[in-house]
Amino acid sequence: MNEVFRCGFVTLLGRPNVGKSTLINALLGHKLSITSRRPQTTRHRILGIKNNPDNQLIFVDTPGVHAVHKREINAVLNRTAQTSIEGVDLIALVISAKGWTPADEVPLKWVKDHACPSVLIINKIDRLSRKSALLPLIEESNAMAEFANIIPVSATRGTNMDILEKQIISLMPASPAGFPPDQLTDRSERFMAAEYIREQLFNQLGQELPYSTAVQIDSFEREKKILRIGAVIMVERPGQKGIVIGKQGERLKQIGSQARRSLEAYFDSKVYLELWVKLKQDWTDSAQALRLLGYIEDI
Ligand SMILES: Nc1nc2c(ncn2[C@@H]2O[C@H](COP(=O)(O)OP(=O)(O)OP(=O)(O)O)[C@@H](O)[C@H]2O)c(=O)[nH]1
Ligand SMILES: [Mg+2]
Repeated sequence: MNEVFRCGFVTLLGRPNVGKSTLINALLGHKLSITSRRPQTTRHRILGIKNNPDNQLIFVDTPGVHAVHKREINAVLNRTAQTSIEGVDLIALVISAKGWTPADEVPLKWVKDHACPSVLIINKIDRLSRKSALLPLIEESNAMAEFANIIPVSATRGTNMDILEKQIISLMPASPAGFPPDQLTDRSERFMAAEYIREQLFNQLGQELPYSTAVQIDSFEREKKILRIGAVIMVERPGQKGIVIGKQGERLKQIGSQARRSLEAYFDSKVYLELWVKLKQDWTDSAQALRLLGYIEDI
């Protein structure tokens, strides 16, 4: 054991879909944040806390940063990401191994405008057919900003994750733990339950529909060995209700049974889940509705 205990906040920042949430789960060694193949899955700042014998790493997951603001929710997600780099000890900018894209420019600018130390994580290296493509990308990245280090990884395969963790630890300040050692996140059980239901909406609904949905937990009760959860899936246009429910309720049933599985794994308990679908007209474009649904937070 080292004599000094280290503890710090590490924000993962980047354009949508580069694998920030997958990386945090891989660093934590268990699933916390929801992930999907679609961009803009994460909508909140979520802390994932990793307790090691001589350090505590507090990872901050953020919504993917994007340049186009079609609806109010897009602006809100960007603001959440931007405030998540304030006052942290390290910013980990995440890009894809396929290379820099114009969409990486906004998060890169935020990193450059901040005095905070940063590292660059080049994720999804398993997607590269020629590993030799990495060297020129690292060289190009070196000229982009003053990164303390550039680490190529694969979050899904677990490649170089140990190197990444060591590098992060070395950049953490000497400090006592910020959270009790048994705390894994700053988020409530109700919040996490809503997230795991939302994950299924992203996985099981096609086209633009996931972006029109939100989840609210109505009831959350422990009853002996069963966790009873009642939740409402919010849609923003009348026609969407029927699509989420599906023919004879089949789609909603599928969403419910997959979500229940994730919830049972997260809560390590048998779960009874009841879902309803409700219309909340144009909620993605209303600051008031976004506040009510918990997307605008004063942090
Ligand atoms: N091949 C490959 N896929 C990956 C890797 N890491 C993440 N992915 C996939 O990339 C997709 C997006 O991952 P997320 O973790 O949801 O991405 P994100 O950056 O959090 O996205 P937003 O929350 O939308 O900003 C998912 O389908 C992941 O399985 C990786 O190392 N290799
Ligand atoms: Mg995410």
